[in-house]
Amino acid sequence: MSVTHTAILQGDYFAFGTLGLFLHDNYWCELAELWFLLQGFCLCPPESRREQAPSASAACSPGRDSGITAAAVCRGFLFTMSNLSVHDLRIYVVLDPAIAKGRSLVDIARQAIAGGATMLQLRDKNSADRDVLAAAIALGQLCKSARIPFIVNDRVDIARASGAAGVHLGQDDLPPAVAREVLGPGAIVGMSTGSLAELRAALPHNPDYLGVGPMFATRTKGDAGEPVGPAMVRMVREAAPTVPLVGIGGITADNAAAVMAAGADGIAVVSAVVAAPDVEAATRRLHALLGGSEDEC
Ligand code: TZP
Ligand code: MG
Repeated sequence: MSVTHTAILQGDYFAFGTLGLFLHDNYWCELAELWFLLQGFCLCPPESRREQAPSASAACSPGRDSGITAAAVCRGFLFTMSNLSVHDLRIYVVLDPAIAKGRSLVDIARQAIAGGATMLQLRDKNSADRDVLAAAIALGQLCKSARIPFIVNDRVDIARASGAAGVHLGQDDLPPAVAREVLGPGAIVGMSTGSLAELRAALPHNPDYLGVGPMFATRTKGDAGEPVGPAMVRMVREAAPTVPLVGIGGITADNAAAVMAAGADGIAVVSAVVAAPDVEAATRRLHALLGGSEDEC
């Protein structure tokens, strides 16, 4: 997770913000954020204390000289919100039942989370709608307890009905504006990009992240097209320096480093995890390759 993708933190909150990034996805993070937010109420420079109206202090913290100012509250709020809007894209596991060899997606998801998956997506192109919805609800609950985002591929309706954190949209799916209208302004809307032309088309929609690929040859997606390689990640990164992006397509433990070196924030994988005999070990290996620590798993 890089500072580039966080909101700008000001003044005395910058140091706390950086610390908060390290704590992100840790159970202590919430506690730390709460503490920092409270600092917004309690800490502010002496000159701003002088400017502050006594009634504001009394109203916000009865019986205590809190030294509160609107600026301090805003900084605390900004810090908290900035962390909430950052998604850890490092190990984005895409769950596709067609690749799962008959195993339960929920079991696979549980093992992937234990191995350090930082985000999950349900990609089901074949099952009956009500089965997709049931899977989405179960996976969404699992992700909620693991405190990682759960995304639904293609299906804005299923994302909405299951309470998913967002949706991933390809070139032929519903327009992102429609997805945001249906899912609400806080939803994560990811988009696929396989060329600079597609990037140009995607950027006006303010995607929350981009899936760039296929990086390498893949048998998972029949119509994926020719591999564009990590060079495309580099081009997208240069053209859109602030948009979070993952490489996708044919990524394994052997080639993940090249994708990251080209500037990706993470890797999206299907078969490397979902078809692995030991899902947890496969995820853990990718996680370690990307610099994750055992503590995070
Ligand atoms: N989008 C581009 S390539 C791809 C998708 C969904 C398939 C990736 O699957 P795998 O098994 O990781 O190559
Ligand atoms: Mg699609």
